[in-house]
Amino acid sequence: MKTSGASLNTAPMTISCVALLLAIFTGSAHADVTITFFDTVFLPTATTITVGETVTWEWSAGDHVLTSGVSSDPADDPGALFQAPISAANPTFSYTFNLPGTYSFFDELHETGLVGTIIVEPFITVVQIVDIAFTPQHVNVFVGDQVRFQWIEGIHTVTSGASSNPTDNPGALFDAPSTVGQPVFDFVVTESGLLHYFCVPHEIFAMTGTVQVQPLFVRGDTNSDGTVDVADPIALLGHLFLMEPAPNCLDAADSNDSGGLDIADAILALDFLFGSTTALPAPFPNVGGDRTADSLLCLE
Ligand SMILES: [Ca+2]
Ligand SMILES: [Ca+2]
Ligand SMILES: [Cu+2]
Repeated sequence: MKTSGASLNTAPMTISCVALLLAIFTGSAHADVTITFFDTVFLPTATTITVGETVTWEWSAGDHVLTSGVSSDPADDPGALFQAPISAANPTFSYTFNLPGTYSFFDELHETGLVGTIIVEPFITVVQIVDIAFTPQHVNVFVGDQVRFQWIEGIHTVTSGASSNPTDNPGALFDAPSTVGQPVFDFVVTESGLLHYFCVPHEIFAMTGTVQVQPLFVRGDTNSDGTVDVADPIALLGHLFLMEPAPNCLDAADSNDSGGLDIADAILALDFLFGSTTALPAPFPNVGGDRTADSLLCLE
């Protein structure tokens, strides 16, 4: 999450009690930005957040139907992302934005032409270019994230490919100078996989780096088929107790976002499917990434 502020709970947890686990996650919802519905307006009408952050709409007066889109014209696909009453009886609604972009919403009950805008900026991971090294040399990001190569000293390039050998396709994705005059190079990753890059002048000193681009995932979707159902806790239990292969996307299998896989993840998924748990941690229910600092990787 954003380095500055509120984020998901990253504290390591040793869970011996399922009730405690469920209690923790009942209270884990967080609001990064709040938009208040007054009688005829909502404020702020324009706001900017970072991928993975949550917007909460809060009732103040009147009855409203918060609806994604710009109008109730079917051509605008109203409610495609979310639609919820905002009233005294339903005073809040939250939505976590997991993909960069510009999003709109309006009040379908009082369509005044007032349209709210939420700009969702990509999550940025910084790689410093200092001495003859990319620091850190390896970073893990998610599809849609932005990698910022920040010049500190020297004369370098940031060139995609494992080496200048033509078989490595050097520069196919990017080939940017990194100098005092051009100190910042931003690259938005759009495809999952392991991305190699190097510095042309310092290749002989092994000045190289890698970016592991992880696919977006749904929390709880252990078998990566796009939905959370009973096959997911079964797959996790098979891995934990029957020596079946590990899931490709460990973040998805980590149902409780504790940073590790154990039986509590299967129990939480089962309680979500058949018990009283109503939601899994972000990015659930949508696809998204996980920027909490854990060591789990999500691979294809
Ligand atoms: Ca699944
Ligand atoms: Ca876990
Ligand atoms: Cu260099």
